Amino acid sequence: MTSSRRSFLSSTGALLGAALVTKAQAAAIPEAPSQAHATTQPPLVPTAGPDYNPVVTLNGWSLPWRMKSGWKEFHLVAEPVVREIAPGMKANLWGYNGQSPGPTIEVVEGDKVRIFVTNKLPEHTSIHWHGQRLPNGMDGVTGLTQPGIKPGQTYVYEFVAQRPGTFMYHPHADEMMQMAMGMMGFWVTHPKDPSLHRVDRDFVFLLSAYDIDPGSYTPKVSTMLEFSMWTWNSRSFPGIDPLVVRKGDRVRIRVGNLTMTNHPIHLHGHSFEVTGTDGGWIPETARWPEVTTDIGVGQMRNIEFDASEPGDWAIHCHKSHHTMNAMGHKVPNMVGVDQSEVVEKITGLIPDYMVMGDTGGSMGGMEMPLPENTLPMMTGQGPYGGVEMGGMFSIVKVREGLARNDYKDPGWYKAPKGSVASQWKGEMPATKRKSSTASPSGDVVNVKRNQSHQH
Ligand SMILES: [Cu+2]
Repeated sequence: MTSSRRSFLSSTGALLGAALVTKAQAAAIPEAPSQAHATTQPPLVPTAGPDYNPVVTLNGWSLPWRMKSGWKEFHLVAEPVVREIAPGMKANLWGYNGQSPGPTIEVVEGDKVRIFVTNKLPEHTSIHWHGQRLPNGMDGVTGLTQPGIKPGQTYVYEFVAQRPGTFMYHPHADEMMQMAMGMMGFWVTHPKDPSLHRVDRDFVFLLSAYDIDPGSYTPKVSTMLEFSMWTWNSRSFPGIDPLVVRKGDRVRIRVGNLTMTNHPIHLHGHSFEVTGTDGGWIPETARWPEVTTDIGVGQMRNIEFDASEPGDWAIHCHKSHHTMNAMGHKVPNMVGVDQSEVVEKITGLIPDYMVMGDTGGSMGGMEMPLPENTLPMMTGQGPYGGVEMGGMFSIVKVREGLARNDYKDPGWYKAPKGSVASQWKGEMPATKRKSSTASPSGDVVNVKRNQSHQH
């Protein structure tokens, strides 16, 4: 049965679209492994076929495959999943093989790839292989290049992984709904020659955003801009694992953006170069140094750097609202406003009332009772106190002498004595001011009217 189908495919392969798998053929489908844990799994070292340096999927994993008559076979199952966004918050999402995002698919340039896709969702779906060169009928656009995969059906996609590089997969069916629910996954095609584009550590993650009201579990899928959870691989800080690297390593981080807005990704302590996009590798002569690179909607970027500086280096989206978790946007800025009288009056009515902005406290310092199943806006404890971050934030932990495959969290960086910013306890020069009520330009500001003030 399978062989007759294959010979049919090989003769008309370019013309034939994604095909519905019949019941008889289904017996030949590889198992679909599932992964429920949100912790970063060790890289999936290839045990057969050409050698390559496997990637590390942040808070995720790579999908095992089997070889069958020269084809690398994968089995993806589209299904509802429960994803822990960070400790204290779970979300009802849709994903693949137990998680959102789905597992990373790793193949080698020139591989003949066959992917079975089983739909266990309550509506039809399809998978588009973003960035790939493939026969038009394998492109996964429901209605345009194939019928939707109905609930309960399994389709098969077949194509040759022609170009090495950085790609992703996602539905092209009821897209707003299915991507807002977390359906996406990473795809890496390794170069045939493993010495090309070689790095020591290669991390991958997808940017996604969810609008989940505090106390609820399911994203609102019609939201366009006001998302409450900004995530890397459907995790928010402090739920995002650190990127552990050895000092001296050449490091690549590949990022794809499936949110509705751009994300300027910023790395501390090092400069990097953008070495590739989902369109291909950038020639060395066309690269320039950066510490932030903007990743537009639907774009992917590879950044590379030499991890020369030991330490705990922040890596984050530079939009400050994206390094926060569930937040209200109608908070007035009370910096500089004397709220003492107001507070006294309000505390009489609401004993737990607290002031923001003018009491020396910050948003990150707030310890308010939270509704069930949500995350504080800014959180995370570091060795020196609250980190006051959330959302799209993690830490590149550069350490000396790690083993080649050691990705375990090494704990906080122990800075050499005398190398940490500290409070100045010596003498301070006297501050010279014209008058306490005058700005440097001489304009009078913030004046309390009194009898001596004449107009
Ligand atoms: Cu952002």
